[in-house]
This record gives sequence, C-alpha cells and structure tokens, in this order.
Amino acid sequence: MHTKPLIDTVAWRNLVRQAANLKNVTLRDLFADDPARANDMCLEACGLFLDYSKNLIDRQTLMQLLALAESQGVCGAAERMFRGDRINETENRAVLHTALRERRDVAICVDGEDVMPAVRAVLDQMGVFSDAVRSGAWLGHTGKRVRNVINIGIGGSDLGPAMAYEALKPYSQRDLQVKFVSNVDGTHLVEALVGLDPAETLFVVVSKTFTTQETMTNAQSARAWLLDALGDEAAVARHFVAVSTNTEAVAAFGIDPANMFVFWDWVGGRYSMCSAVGLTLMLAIGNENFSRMLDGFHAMDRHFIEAPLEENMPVLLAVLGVWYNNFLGAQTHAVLPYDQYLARFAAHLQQMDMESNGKYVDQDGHCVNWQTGPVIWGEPGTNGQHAFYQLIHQGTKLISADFIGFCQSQHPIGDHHDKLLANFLAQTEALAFGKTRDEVEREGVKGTLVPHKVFTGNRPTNTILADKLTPEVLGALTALYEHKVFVQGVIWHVFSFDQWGVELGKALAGKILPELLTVDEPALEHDGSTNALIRRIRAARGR
Ligand code: G6Q
Repeated sequence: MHTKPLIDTVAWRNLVRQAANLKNVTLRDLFADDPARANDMCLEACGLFLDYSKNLIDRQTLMQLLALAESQGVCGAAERMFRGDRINETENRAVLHTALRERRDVAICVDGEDVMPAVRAVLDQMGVFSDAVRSGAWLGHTGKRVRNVINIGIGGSDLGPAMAYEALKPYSQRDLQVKFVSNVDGTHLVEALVGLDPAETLFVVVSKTFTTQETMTNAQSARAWLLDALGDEAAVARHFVAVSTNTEAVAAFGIDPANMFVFWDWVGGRYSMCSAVGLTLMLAIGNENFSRMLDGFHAMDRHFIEAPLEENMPVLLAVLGVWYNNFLGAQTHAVLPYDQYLARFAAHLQQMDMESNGKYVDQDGHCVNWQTGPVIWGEPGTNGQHAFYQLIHQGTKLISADFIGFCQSQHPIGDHHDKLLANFLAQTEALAFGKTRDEVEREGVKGTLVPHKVFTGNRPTNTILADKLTPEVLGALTALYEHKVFVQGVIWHVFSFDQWGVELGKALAGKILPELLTVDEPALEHDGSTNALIRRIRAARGR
C-alpha cells in the first residue's frame, strides 16, 4: 500500500518542475554546455555499451529520476522478485524467471522449497533430447532422422524463442529446418508444412496451460497431418513432444509423458524463453549455445540486482522511459536494431512490455491518474529509414528510441557493415541535433523550400552497442529489457506479471465460436454491430 499517490510524491513533483525548466533547452545546448557529457552519460555492462547522452535530460534530471525510482522502492521490489516472493499478487504466484538462468550453486526457494534442482533437471533433459535429435540418434516412427522442427505455441510460448531463433540463426544447425507456428489461421500451419516429409518432422507443442485455443487447434491439425501420412497412432510418440505445466492434458493429447518438458507456475509466459519453452531454440542452436545465452541473461540479472541505481543499465533505461512517458508526453517508444537477425526483437519486446505494463489499475486497486506502459514498436534499420523515420525526424510527436547495433557483422561481406553502421550513427546524430534554418540556407536552399528542410532535432535516443550478436549478448540484451519493464512497473505501481486482458480475449472468442457454427440461427445477444457482423459472416459462409 502506497501512502501517497505517485503524482503527489516529492520526487514526482520535482520532475514536473524539471520538465518545465528544460522546456526550451536543446540537445545542442546540453552538449555545448557540458563537454564531458558524452563521456559521462554512458555505461558498460555484460558486453553492452549504453550511450544515453542523447536524451533530453541534464544531470539534475537524472538524479531526480533516480530519486523517483528509489522512492518507489525499486531495490526492495527487485530483491523480493529474485528471492521468490509471490509478487504476482493477482495470480498469487512468485516471479522467478531469474532462477531459470541462475548459474551459481545457490538455493532459490518458493514456499520453502528449492526450485533449482528441478530447473537443472529440466535443462539436462532438454540437453539430452536436443543432442539426440541434432545428432540423428532420435528417429521418427519410420526410422528416418528428424529434419524439420515445428514449434507450435502462441504469445509467450512463441515470441521469445522465435525471436531468439532468428537472432541466433548463425549458431544453428542448418540441416535442421525450424519453423514457428502460432496463428489459429490455418494458413500459418499449412504454409509451414508445405513440402515437408511427415516422417522427418518433429512437433514441439508449447503451452503452459495446454488449453490455449490456437495452440491446441494447430496441434490437433498437425497430429492429423502426421497420422494421415504415417497411419499409426504410435507415431505420435516419436513426432510430438510437449512443453507444459499441465501433465494431464499432455497425456490426454497422446504425447508420452516421458517426452514432456515441464516448467512452473512461477514462470510467466512472456518471461519463459529460458525455461523448457526454449526447447525448439535449443534444438536449433544446441545445448552449448543455449547455455551461453543463459550466461548472458544471468550476467544481466546480477548486474541489475547488484549495481547502484546510477550505474544500473535497466534502471537507467527505465527512468528515461518514465521521463518521456510521464513528463514529456511521449506515447510510444521505438526499438530499432541495426541487425537483420533482430527482426523479431521488437515483436518480443512489444509483448514483454505492453502485456506487463499495459494496466490502468494500480497495485492498490485504484485507477491510475498517470500514464503507464507506452506503445512499443520497431523494425530493423536501415529498412525503417525508408519508411517511418520521416515521422520520427519531422513529425509532431515525440518518439524516444533505442538504437541497437553491433561492431562486428556475422557476415562481413564487402562494405555492407560499414554502411550499416554509418547509417546507425548518422540517424541518432540527426535526430539529436537536427538541421537549423541557417544550415539549410548555407546549403543553398532558398525560399519556400527552406522550412521543409529544417530539422528541429531534440529527438531523444539511446544507443546500445555490442561487439557482436553472440548468444551471451542476446541473453544480456533481452534481460536488460525484462528488468527495464520491471522497474517501470514498480515506479507506476502496477502489477507487471498478470495479463487479464489476454484472459478476456480467450473467453470472448469461446462465446462467439458456437454462434458461427450452429446450423440454426442462434439467438444473438451481443451489441448491434457484433450481431450484424456475425449474421453477415454466417450468410457468406452459407449458414
Ligand atoms: C504471456 C501471456 C500469453 C501466453 C499465451 C499462451 O505472458 O500469458 O501470451 O503466453 O496466451 O499461453 P499458453 O502457454 O498457456 O498456451
């Protein structure tokens, strides 16, 4: 229970004043007034270098933002999460994704029971299984080795591993084709299966509950596709494995419990890629690379829990996000990786962030009167430069952005990487410093064209730079954002680890489905629009 509403705290009020003070200050001024700025406003941890000097803050703002984090109890909250307290109060669960990548020989207890032996046992089981599949020792029902792995899952049981599989493709075994199927739209499964030999195909069905409509529908159709070709129920045991917390439902599906990989209710879907939910990823990149990724996650976990607030990378990203979101009126935050392998990174963060902090009720059950989670979006550079960057440079909205780049390319061909990095750097420079009317005119531009070529600058960015996109770096980068989201949730005083909005969607579709299917005209009790749309779709489909 917080004694004072967030916006009435001293720390908050100081920041409101500070936003007014800095209203007319530009990044040009800030850099000119403080020659040490670029040197000081940066930080290195876990293989990541963060330059946050191109933000619309001065040193005082930063101190005030950190004071806000401190006054909201960020350190204590992090400790409670790491030690296994039931901080997910609306679901009465602990939140222990950090235990999944704990590399030290320590006990982490939930209700007095150490979870680490089970965590290690499942990782070992995954390792044995993935070695067997990758080496060809695991054979399909007809004796052929596995050439295709299809992950069936959605949301948290899809986005993290799918993102990491794309990111770590250079570390994957290329003769194993890996695909992720999530959408209940049959197109997704059908297209994934085109040209595949069922006798060489392994399905990994990933669902915490093992009841999710999309995943169960895809899994049933995949099962039918397999049995249609192989004609023997016994084939299911060689071609399907499950990742779940629901043993009974897995057995009822016909999957051999010996081929089930468990995780626990203290692993939230969108924070689950280090658990058995990452099995398909491990099949692709192997046990060793998976383990290297966990090392990276763990390194960032330790950094987060140990580093003082002012040298804490997730905390810095979090408070900067709060600054734009709550004091400068930004609605969205862009994540722009300059690496094609991170094509799915923004999608993963979108779920991680928006499902966690997209809440309008605070931890005391009151409606908030401050902004909570921003809209997260992004695409890899340089593609975005030829599309939506126009609005970031010259639009009317303030958009903060993280630029993520790597010094070394996975594919050093020609001068591609130099060009990529030149763009990476040029964009944040232009966004920060813009181009004045004088500069435009000095380039020879005249008359009515001048204002169109002026860039106001002052568009804030973080630059996150690493040497190379290795498994360790991907782990550290992903954990960086996990903890950033956590810190923001603590500051906004929301419960970051439930997702009642998702649950609503699951229930609503269940009501409409039979209304689409019945032969007789159903009695529709929705609003006028929904009733009419249901009738139109029924008519179009001959019902
Ligand atoms: C994640 C959400 C949600 C969930 C999916 C799949 O944090 O809870 O995205 O992961 O709805 O749920 P199952 O794993 O139970 O199928």
